[in-house]
Amino acid sequence: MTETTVYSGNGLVHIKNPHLDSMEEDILYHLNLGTKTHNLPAMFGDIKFACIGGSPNRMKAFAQFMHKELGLKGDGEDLADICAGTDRYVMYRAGPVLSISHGMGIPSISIMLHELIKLLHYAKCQDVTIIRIGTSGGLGIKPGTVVITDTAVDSSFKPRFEQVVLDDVVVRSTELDKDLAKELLACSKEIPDFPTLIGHTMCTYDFYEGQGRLDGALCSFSSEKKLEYLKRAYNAGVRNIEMESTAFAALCGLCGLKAFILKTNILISISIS
Ligand code: R2B
Repeated sequence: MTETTVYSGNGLVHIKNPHLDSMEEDILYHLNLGTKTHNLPAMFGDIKFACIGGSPNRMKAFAQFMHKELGLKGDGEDLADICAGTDRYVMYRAGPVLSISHGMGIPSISIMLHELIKLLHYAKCQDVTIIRIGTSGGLGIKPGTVVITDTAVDSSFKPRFEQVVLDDVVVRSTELDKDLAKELLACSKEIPDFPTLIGHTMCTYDFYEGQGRLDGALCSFSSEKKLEYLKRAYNAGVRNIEMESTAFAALCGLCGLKAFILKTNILISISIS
């Protein structure tokens, strides 16, 4: 079964689960929020951007940065974690911007995104853009380069996210908005010394063997095999590697959210020459 991205055009966030209608209360367990315990429209109805990244500390720092950039009252140093009460994720708010951590890997970002998307839906948010920011490993590009993802691909360089649902494999599209990527690239040109490019982002299920690293506890391939694989990835258009983009692109696309991914390659940049 293949599911493709559908944009509804009315700006609302769409959840595709008929079972939710018959639930008396929806508890967003990992965000420590709920439809009865919290007035979600009052708390979040005016949110326009949800910026997400792996690390809790970095997402706090990002919220503080946004607070200052937006010229909001106070120095922003004492922003409260909206998800205090759970230590799974953190969530801060700076004006219309939410800053949320998602942890590492597809299972972790997927749990957070299910709950965030339901939150935005219950809060009746409109025209929300969701942005994944953070780090990744560059492939054949200069360290420090920002990659704007045009398509998230899997370890076989295919634009798909395979999810096992019961005992079926559901395949979901991972295409992102290419016009938006070009718009962002144009913005980056206005900033001096800000190396930026558009490319495919490869999403893996593992940081070590899954990304061709030779330094994990297990390694089942030679350094020649590693290089041959990474060269094929580069030739397929991959410019960076990380562990969440396919799930992110698929979930946001299916729920009608405008989504993009911006990653700085600060982890490593693998030379493939
Ligand atoms: C980038 O960095 C993390 C691994 O160190 C992972 O979350 C990713 O995608």
